[in-house]
Amino acid sequence: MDFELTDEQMAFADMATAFAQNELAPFAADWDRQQHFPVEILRKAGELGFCSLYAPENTGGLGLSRLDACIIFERLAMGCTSTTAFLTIHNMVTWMLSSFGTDEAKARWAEGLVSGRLLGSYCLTEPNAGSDAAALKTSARRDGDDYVLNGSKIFISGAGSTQLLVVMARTGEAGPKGISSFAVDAQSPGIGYGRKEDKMGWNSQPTRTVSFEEVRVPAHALLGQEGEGFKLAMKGLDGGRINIATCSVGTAQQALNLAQQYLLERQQFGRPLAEFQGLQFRLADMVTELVAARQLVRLAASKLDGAHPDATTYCAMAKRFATDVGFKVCDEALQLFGGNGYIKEYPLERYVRDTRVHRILEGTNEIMRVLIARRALAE
Ligand code: FAD
Ligand code: 2MC
Repeated sequence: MDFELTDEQMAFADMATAFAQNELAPFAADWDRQQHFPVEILRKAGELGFCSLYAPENTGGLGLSRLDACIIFERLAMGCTSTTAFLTIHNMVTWMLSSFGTDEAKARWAEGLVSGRLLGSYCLTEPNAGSDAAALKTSARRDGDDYVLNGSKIFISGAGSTQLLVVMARTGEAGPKGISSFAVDAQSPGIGYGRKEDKMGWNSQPTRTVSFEEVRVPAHALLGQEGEGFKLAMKGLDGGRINIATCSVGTAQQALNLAQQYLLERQQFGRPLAEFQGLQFRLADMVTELVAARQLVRLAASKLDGAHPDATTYCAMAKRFATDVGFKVCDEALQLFGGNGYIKEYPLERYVRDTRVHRILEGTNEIMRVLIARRALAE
């Protein structure tokens, strides 16, 4: 087993680092403060292939492995956590459309999503169906050549500024087997958007409720088969979870880099902070745990690439572990900065705010434990 990156992976990583340093990092604090969604930068990301990293090549995607995508997202997250996190959701939507869409749906959406000209949102969560996603109530009633959608979604990333909504809705019985997925034009008559949520972090992307009132979508908007929608949604999230985990790893690495530098430069009691062994030990634990988190994410990604039967469990383990470690490392780095860590002139407090939500969304870390324990007890 080779744990080193290949030359090609190093080249992708370098390209992502250059993008993060030139196009993301200089603006991230302003986007956060002004709650600005940088669609123009996402388009530039699309020009480099970052909007379709693992979407198949036959729809214009780069067709990279999940492992390659992780390496790239990690470097991008070092520049802006929140914008990269949105990019990962967009990649998940692009992959779902490209993998399970009808020819008509692909013709309508694929090129735009791949290039970043059009953006996508993933709509699963409802006011009364969060962790228990299979309890969702939004309905899709067949009517001639159309489906008619009614219901509402909550906490939808990008909503109001995206053009495509991948919507999970009920076409049949209660539970997971009655759910189907649809590629819905975000401007369809009958779709309404709530106010932009005022959030703790993830401020460079909007989050809104989306309501559907007698929204007509053509039958060819169906992804896969009727009743397959929950499985497709979960397949999307297997990849989504390692992507979010990787955003935590990248942000934590950036926090760690800054903390290392700070310890060497900042003097107290007549010597650099780096000379206090208590702080050295803290730094040693941060480095060790971050390496472990990164390796688990990459292991999960390679399980997904290899269609390993336990890939879902590994993705859940990686998401649980790396988002907890990533948050902890950012918080420890903030502590090492002392009062400066709490001041917005430095990025540490933003890193803490942005990585906090990774322990909640794309399945809470409690739900990740539910998945892991189910598998562990089934053995
Ligand atoms: P609940 O399900 O009500 O959970 C409340 C608490 O109970 C949690 O701590 C949870 O872990 C715990 N809990 C629940 N059930 C169990 C159990 N069986 N065992 C142990 N503990 C349990 N959703 C989308 O579909 N698309 C998006 O783009 C999207 N973006 C988001 C962006 C942001 C900023 C946020 C905050 C959320 C987003 N979400 C999105 C929704 C997110 O996925 C949900 O918030 C998350 O899945 C949890 O659902 P909930 O909020 O309803 O919490
Ligand atoms: N791949 C393929 N199929 C899957 C699958 C996966 N990863 N996960 C489940 N399935 C299948 C499963 O095999 C079963 O089919 P069958 O009966 O034919 O075997 C079916 O789907 C139902 O699965 P479960 O029996 O596991 O369903 P259950 O209702 O028990 O719940 C649970 C599963 C709790 C894990 C799921 O509801 C869940 O993941 N909840 C968290 C919700 C979540 O992650 N939301 C994130 C929203 S998106 C977001 O936050 C963003 C920021 C974008």
